[in-house]
Amino acid sequence: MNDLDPIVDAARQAFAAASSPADLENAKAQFTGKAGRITELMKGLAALSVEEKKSRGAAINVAKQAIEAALAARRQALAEAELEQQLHAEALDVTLPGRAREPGGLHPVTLTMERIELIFASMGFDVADGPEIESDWHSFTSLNNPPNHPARSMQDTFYVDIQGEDGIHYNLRPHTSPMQVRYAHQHIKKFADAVKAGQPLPEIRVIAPGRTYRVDSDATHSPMFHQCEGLWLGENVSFKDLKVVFTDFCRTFFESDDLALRFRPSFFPFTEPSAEIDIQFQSGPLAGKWLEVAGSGQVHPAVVRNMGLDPEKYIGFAFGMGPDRLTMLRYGVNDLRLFFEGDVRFLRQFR
Ligand code: 2U9
Repeated sequence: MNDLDPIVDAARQAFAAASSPADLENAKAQFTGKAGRITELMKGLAALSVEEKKSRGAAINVAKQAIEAALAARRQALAEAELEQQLHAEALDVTLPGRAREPGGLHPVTLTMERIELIFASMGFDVADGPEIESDWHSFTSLNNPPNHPARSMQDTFYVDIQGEDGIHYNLRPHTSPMQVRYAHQHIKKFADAVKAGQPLPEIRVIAPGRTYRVDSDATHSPMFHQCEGLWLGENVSFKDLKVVFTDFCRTFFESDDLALRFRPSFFPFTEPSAEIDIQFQSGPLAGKWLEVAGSGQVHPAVVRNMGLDPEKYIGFAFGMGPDRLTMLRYGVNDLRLFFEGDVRFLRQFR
């Protein structure tokens, strides 16, 4: 035992007590730092004789080395503890089951739209596309909807807060009919050329599926909804053709030949005469009830003229239906709002 051993012991205890690298460095400063106890002893050597310096200096060095060894050991122990803690905190449980990515699917209304397009395409109908923000003329005037017609009122139609050239008012289309008017205008040259060449008149046979907008919201109405309208104009297209086409469509769409159709007189400004179309299933959960699925009629001559065609030459029919409602009927859904809430628990059932 010499006077240096207690210092080494004190250093060991101080290092053991340090619980963090910062604490350890502070403890080290008390022994081997600038004003540390070992450093002070070294400074004291100056006052000794050469002989004494040698032996005392060697003893202090032994103590210093012991302290440094203790410091290094404690540094390593603290580093290992820290690593251990980090590994523990970041531990992965490799036995947990993985998170599977489920395949996506088409929205039920999209499935219905595709189905409608496929069925009408098989009957020779083209598919029209057009803007959802429409002019007043395309949405109303061209379709024989006079300026004071209630469908134009703020309660029914969303107006867009922009005014175009020539003071045109814009609206979110309340039906897809403007697309058929646009379709006729896009193909007008074909009709004029046929007349000039004395060829048989080309027909218009087109459906117009898409999003439509009206100020309406409850279990069976959504402010954004879907429509699919159809139009067949030619030299000799009659109500009889409407009945054949729509009956065929319903039987294919609902996959049932056991389906009755009823054409009930009605009124629309763009058709004359007009009829609501009801269907009746003979079996299944909806059997016996008459269900309204579409409106229809012979296209009004004024509308034919607004399409750029001669109503003395062109005659035919139009119909309009709601794919949202058709989807509800097909899958037995009783609240339309479910389609537009984006809840995957509902939507994944149609995948
Ligand atoms: C042009 C000329 C006439 C389309 C038609 C209906 C009757 C009809 C409703 C059905 C359910 C809208 O979604 S719904 O509420 N539609 O009753 N639609 S005839 O008539 C046209 C279309 C375009 C050029």
